[in-house]
Amino acid sequence: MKKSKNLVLIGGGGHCKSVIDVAESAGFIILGILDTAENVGNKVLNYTIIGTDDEIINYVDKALFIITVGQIKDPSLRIKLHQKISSCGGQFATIIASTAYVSKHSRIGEGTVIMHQAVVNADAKVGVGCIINTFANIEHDAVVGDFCHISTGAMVNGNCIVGKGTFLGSQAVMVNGVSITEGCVIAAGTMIRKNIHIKGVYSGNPALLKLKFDYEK
Ligand code: JB2
Repeated sequence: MKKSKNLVLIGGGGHCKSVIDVAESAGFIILGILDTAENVGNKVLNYTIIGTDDEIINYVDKALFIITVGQIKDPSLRIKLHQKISSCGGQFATIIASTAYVSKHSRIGEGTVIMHQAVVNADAKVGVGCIINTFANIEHDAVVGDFCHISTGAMVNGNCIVGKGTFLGSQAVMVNGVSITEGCVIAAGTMIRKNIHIKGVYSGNPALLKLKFDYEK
């Protein structure tokens, strides 16, 4: 079996189910899922939780990895798992759903999943370890930093910049050319009309700062 099409999934919850569907559509072969000890032996759809993260090392030569723990607000667990896999010598898949449109003129980082019906348009750049969720739209020349989650139906319009580790909620809209600094949490349905420079939680139309994060958060 070719390692490049074999996958091990990290995290067996709700997001994992969606990624299974996407990975199957893209022709990957899923060898199994790693989760926490109490879940070993359980099934997620048709796939078994075959071990814990201690097993990562045993699959480095057999498969690529994809982190299927989701990201609501905080990317720290996904970043920690990414570092763990890298330190074991593991490599990451980049997965594009069969129904997504990804321009040949765009760039997608390793460990990123482009979910069903998402669009990544010409000259857009999506970083490492991102979730571009179902129906999200990354328009031309937009830049999405590493470990962002662009949720279902969110709109990142042309020339927008989304800073590293930011969560953009479902159906949030960034108007053309605005930027969001790293580590922000943008609530579902927020309308971002101006650049966001302060790290925190935003919601509303227009987007307003609801909670400022400490610098180190
Ligand atoms: O350190 C870990 C770890 N911590 C939790 N390593 C591994 N390998 N797995 C870990 N997990 C597992 O992630 C939990 O035991 C659980 O099985 C899974 C998280 O599942 P849950 O359904 O709680 O959340 P999710 O992250 O899959 O999905 C959330 O985010 C998505 C983006 C949900 O809110 C979804 O609705 C959302 N679409």
